[in-house]
Amino acid sequence: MATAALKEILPPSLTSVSEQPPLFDGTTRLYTSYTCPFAQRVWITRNYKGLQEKIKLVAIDLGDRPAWYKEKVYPENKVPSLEHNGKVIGESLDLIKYVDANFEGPSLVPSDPAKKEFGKKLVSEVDSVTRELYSALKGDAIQQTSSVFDSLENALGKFDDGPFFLGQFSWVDIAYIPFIERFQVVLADVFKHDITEGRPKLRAWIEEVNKIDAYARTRTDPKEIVELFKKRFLPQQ
Ligand SMILES: N[C@@H](CCC(=O)N[C@@H](CS)C(=O)NCC(=O)O)C(=O)O
Repeated sequence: MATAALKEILPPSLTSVSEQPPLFDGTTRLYTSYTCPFAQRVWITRNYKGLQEKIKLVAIDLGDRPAWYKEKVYPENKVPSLEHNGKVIGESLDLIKYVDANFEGPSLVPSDPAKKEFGKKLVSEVDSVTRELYSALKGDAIQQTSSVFDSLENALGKFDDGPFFLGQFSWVDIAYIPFIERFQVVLADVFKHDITEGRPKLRAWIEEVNKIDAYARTRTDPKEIVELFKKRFLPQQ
């Protein structure tokens, strides 16, 4: 069996009583949390490029964070962050690009200029898209998320040479999927609403992304997603 097909054993999350792994010893480390959608972006990137051996996962328990993480590793005290070449850098969208540009493996940014440009536009919009989704949870969630999903349906129609935003799987899919995954689960479970109903391209996109092992391995258990959302974003439910 090829190495890539073997299921990776994930290291346990480090807590306030865990010792700090050595810093700047030449190992590349992705500080992450298994349920964080931002960190998931970089985790998918690492897996897709086949960097499981090159980039070590260091999971942090965000509810019981080790003090050394803020003090010695990443003063912003958030995940993800990447320790590489004697420095630690953060911000998930920057990290997708950084890992893509600085490591081997299939490229995540297409060379076609039209795709490149559309990709940049979509990624520049992802933060406001996700903000809109989260704020919709405070009102009529189905109605207020619908224009977001309609615009994704529309964007998915731009290139017809594949089911992904730029035709082939790219950094754009990675930027969006952790959040769309969560809202699909929550809207289905809590609001009994299927976000792919009447949106065939969105449905096909989600199905195809789920066939990608590099992504599938990073998914959070839907039950955990629902619990997390109920606690944090839907206290009224
Ligand atoms: N803009 C950052 C956001 C990262 C972020 O907010 N991560 C959350 C976990 S999902 C975190 O570390 N929160 C801890 C905190 O804010 O103290 C990125 O894209 O990487």
